[in-house]
Amino acid sequence: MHELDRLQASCLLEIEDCDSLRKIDLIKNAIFGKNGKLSGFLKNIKGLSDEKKREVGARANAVRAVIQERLEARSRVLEMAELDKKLAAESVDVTLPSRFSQPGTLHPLTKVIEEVAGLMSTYGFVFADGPDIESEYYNFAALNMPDHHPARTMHDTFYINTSADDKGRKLLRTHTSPVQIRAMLANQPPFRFFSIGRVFRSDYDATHTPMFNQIECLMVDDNVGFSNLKWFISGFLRKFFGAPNLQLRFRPSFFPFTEPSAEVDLNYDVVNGKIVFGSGQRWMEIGGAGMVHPNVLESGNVDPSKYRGFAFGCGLERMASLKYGVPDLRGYFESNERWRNNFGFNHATRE
Ligand code: FA5
Repeated sequence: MHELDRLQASCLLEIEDCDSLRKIDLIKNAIFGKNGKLSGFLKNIKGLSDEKKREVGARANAVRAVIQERLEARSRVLEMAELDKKLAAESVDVTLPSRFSQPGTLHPLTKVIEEVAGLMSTYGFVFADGPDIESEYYNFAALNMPDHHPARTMHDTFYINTSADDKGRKLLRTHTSPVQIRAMLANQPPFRFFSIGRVFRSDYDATHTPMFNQIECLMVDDNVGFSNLKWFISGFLRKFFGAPNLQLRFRPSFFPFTEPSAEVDLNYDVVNGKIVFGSGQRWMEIGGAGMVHPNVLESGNVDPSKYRGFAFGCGLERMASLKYGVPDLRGYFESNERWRNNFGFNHATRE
């Protein structure tokens, strides 16, 4: 019995002195393990009488319970201490300075849209708008492309799965030209309108994206001719690119809504990785243009015997690419910060 008392006292002391959870496990094993102190003691009572055995056994169980209870209490204290230590080590120092973050900037296309809109107003053009979801009538029929007109297949159109109304099926507009009709119907000539907006076509490669932006302009007056169109486009593009010697090529072309029609290409070269205008052998198609077809004027309630007009439509991503040297249009829509910085669209270039 004395031996049990001593064993209990020495174990409790050991537990009290223990300073880590790992050591608690070792102590547990040293007391209760197969060759532990209590197990060793119990092995030695085999020679005692049955009565003594019962007495010592009962006492040994009481000692086991006391030690176990102390071990658990000490474990809880040590667990709390370890948690406190961990929390202290991981605490956040709110007084530390924050990490450097680069200020945001306007998307290059937003900049181009602002520049183009500013230029248009200096030429006396007023902004007009139309919906991204158009009907077949405004996108095609009113622009001199009746049902089954072969020119409709030139635009790979995304149709919307809704029922048609008196203006036909719904679609994602394939160009900004439907705004011409909407603007003419809402106003009395003479007028000068421009529009800027998203258009959609089932196209995808380095120079074609399924969604892109166009600028459209329309001028209607009683004495407007192709020479006005040429003068305007040349002046507008030279100012936009900041290149007074920019050369343009008006290639005869076909659009159902203009007659005569032209595609407008501009001349550029790449010298030491930089784009220069007005020399070299490279040409980029930038837009379409022409004199507004009399049927289109009629769709807009404008009398073609009194008025004539010119119209011009241009891809803004192509303009931005030439101005900022971006070879692949898809980058504009991938929200990649490294791409943006690579082309110099970072805070340093922000005006
Ligand atoms: C048209 O969309 C006519 N509505 C333009 C027009 C307006 C002609 C008024 C006459 C009068 P076109 O399909 O060629 O035309 O497209 C015009 C320009 O949009 C192209 O020159 C090109 O710069 C740009 N473009 C066309 N498809 C894509 C595309 N998938 N991705 C990026 N830019 C494109």
